[in-house]
Amino acid sequence: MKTALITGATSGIGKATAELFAKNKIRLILCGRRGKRLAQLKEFLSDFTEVITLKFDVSKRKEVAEAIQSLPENFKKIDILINNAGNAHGLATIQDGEIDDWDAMLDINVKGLLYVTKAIIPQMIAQNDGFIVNIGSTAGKEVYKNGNVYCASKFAVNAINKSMRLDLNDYNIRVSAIHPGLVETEFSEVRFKGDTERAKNVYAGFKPLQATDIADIIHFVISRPYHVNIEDLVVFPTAQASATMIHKEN
Ligand code: NDP
Ligand code: 8X3
Repeated sequence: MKTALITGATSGIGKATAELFAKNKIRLILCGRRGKRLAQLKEFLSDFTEVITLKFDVSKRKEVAEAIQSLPENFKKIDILINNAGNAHGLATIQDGEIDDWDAMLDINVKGLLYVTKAIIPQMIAQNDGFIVNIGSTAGKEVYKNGNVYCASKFAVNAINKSMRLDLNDYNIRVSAIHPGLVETEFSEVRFKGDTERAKNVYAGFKPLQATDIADIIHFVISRPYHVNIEDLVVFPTAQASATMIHKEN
């Protein structure tokens, strides 16, 4: 039975992936900062598979290292790492953007992904096997106005994903990135700092992707035969043709 560690499992894409993996009998290490949600998820998913939770902030280097070190012996062998935790803070021009928001996005989306990966890679190298799925974004392929630092963080994920594949090529470790367009999750609520009306409006007038759509794709990617590695996968809702071109019904 495989074991997967999923960051950002308390909501959206990570939560949907945890639910799908559990139903496919993958053992789970679920991560996030919101302990209550982790506990609820563990209770629900334990009917399907073995689950443990780790509460830590991916952007805090020491917390990440201590959390991974604290894994019980029977959960130390991680087969699949889903680097999903991330978010956007604000949507503003470079001249108006908040430096605290920039720090948060770079610390979480880029450095957080690196800290978690760094903590898990030694064991994957030792077992000469592993799978790392990095959740990027179409914002990491194409910039849009006001997206500046969020886009930069996802361009970095795209570059790190490609570099990881080169560096880990000798160790039978598969590395894949999935880059979604607009997915209806808590993402926009976080970006707009709790302004639910503004967040809802992002997904109004068209059918956005759902977290379960991305979970299905992640599961497809990790369940290919060993010799198959889907390197880079971009997925838009049908109504979205580019970062900013969205066909909306009035
Ligand atoms: P959600 O806001 O629904 O989920 C984000 C998850 O990340 C939560 O579980 C949250 O958990 C976790 N997280 C955020 N910050 C931290 C942190 N500092 N430390 C640990 N965990 C953290 O958004 P999505 O599901 O949409 O986002 C998941 C990923 O998908 C992100 O990387 C996002 O950039 C990417 N993405 C999203 C798209 C979208 O349109 N929604 C499109 C393309 C990519 P907690 O708060 O409990 O820590
Ligand atoms: C999230 C998608 O278009 O809001 O990565 O940047 S977008």
